[in-house]
Amino acid sequence: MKEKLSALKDEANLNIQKAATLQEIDEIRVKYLGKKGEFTEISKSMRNLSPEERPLFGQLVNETKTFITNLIDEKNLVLKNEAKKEQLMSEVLDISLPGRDVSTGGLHPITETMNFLKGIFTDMGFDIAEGPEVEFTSYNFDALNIPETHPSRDLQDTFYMSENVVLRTHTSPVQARYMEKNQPPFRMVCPGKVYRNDYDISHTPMFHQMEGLMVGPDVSFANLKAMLEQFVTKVFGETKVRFRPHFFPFTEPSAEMDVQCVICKGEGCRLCKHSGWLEIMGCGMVDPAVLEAGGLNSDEVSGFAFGMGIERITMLRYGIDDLRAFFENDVRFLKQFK
Ligand code: 2NL
Repeated sequence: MKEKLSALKDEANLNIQKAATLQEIDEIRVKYLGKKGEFTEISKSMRNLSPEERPLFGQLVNETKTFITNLIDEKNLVLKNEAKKEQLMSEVLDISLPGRDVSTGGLHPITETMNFLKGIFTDMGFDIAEGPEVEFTSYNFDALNIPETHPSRDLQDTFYMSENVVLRTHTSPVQARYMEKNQPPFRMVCPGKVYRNDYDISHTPMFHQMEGLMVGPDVSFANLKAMLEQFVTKVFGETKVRFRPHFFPFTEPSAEMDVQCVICKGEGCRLCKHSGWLEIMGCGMVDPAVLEAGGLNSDEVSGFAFGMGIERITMLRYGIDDLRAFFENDVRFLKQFK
């Protein structure tokens, strides 16, 4: 019995030494210490010993069992530590690696220009107003003194939703609505999207406008000139301007305002078609019929109005020579305006 126990101890010791994985050491634990293991067998066979022999042998069995248990526990710890170390090594992070770039968006150049122009006008005391893009013909045409027979009412130029509803062809209806709701004196601008049935290299069916209106007891053409010259200076810097007579149904007299060419400074180049001047906006004194349509008394108040295309101003500010760039949404183009 003693020899058998000694052999078992040596065998277990050897097996524990050889064990290379946690699973192997667990199998060894079951083999020797488990319910149906070697030590259970030995304990059972102790029944065959004499009562005198039993305590001494029992003590020896216990010592051996403790010895093997300790060996297994030790080896278990060693293997566990090794496994942990391996895991840590495999999951190691290189914190010196540079992070991934997070790309941020930016405002579209049209939006950016719109914000810039709005800021100039609010600094000059103007209110900002908005209105619907789907509009009644009464606000889009009638209130603006545009007769039933005017060519701009043509199906060919205007998107009709029904006989009396259109996609607004200018932001003027916002001003017509504003006159109904506000008492002079006031000054306001209305930026926004407008729609015309036109599509070629220099026209898109949707584009952006900003119109302005100032009404009061003695608003004059001199006021118009002063305001617009100040505005243009803030947009393009110190520059010469000129007013050319023009016609709009909603203003009388009407004019177009030019600035000296931003490229050639008046020398003449391709951009200004060798005239030295760039057309920047239309303007004029509000026609009395338009004031009356807005519910104002044209004997008591007068006003000036103006309108400009945002795309054109943006192109001049940034030197963009192709309108289509605004609508293609090519990120290489848009990224330049961040
Ligand atoms: C242009 C010309 C203009 C107006 C717009 C206007 C509005 C009211 C009354 C009178 Cl409610 N006028 N707007 C006046 C003159 C010119 O725009 O070339 N726009 C791109």
